[in-house]
Amino acid sequence: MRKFLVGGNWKQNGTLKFAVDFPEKVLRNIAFDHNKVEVVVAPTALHILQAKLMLSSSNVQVSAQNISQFKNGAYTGEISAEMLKDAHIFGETDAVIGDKVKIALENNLKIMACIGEKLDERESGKTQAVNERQLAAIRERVSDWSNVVIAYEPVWAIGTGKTASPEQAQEVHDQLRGWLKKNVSAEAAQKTRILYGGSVTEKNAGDLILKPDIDGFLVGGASLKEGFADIIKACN
Ligand code: G2H
Repeated sequence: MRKFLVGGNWKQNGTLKFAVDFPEKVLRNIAFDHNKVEVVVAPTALHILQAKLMLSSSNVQVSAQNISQFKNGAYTGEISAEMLKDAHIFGETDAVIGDKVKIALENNLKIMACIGEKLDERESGKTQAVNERQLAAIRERVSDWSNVVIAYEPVWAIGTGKTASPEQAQEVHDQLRGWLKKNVSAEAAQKTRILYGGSVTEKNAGDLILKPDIDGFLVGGASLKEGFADIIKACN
């Protein structure tokens, strides 16, 4: 009953030309059943409008990568590469993520909230506790779960080429769904899509998607290449 979802996060990659060419040559030509799979790509803020224009008559949707946690105000938009890296990967507290979720939903945006444990947390047996803590910070700010997608992205698998095995990912996804059932509602647990993210490629997507609680992917590096089409097809 949950529709698969594949997100392509371009992160800090691409040019205006790429935002024209990749939609034209790859994304618009991917044959998939949009009743079965939802596909969303997230270009940088500079490239988002161009990509949206290119994809306006296709079934591929366009998303932003991030939003400020604050309402309009004197927050100058100059962010260095270090600051972004620091904030995006490691620096955001659970509360900041929760505030971003809240402000996005108040503005009728749909969100993909990323959670995941670091390597030392996994190795010291804290995986479940860390992910549940992060999910709890989101739950505090969410009353309607219909616009929320959770992406489980173990930090140790992000851009490293190390993917969680299908069994490792399923174990966490199952725990997260169980947590939603206990702490939100049976309906939210059943309907909320939980994506896997972290070095997903066309080579491992087919095995991961077979797991019952993996509802799609958030793809980084591989979403910039032609193989992205095969990741979508693995869900189709
Ligand atoms: C994790 C992921 C997608 P990659 O951040 O967001 O990136 O697929 O490059 O590991």
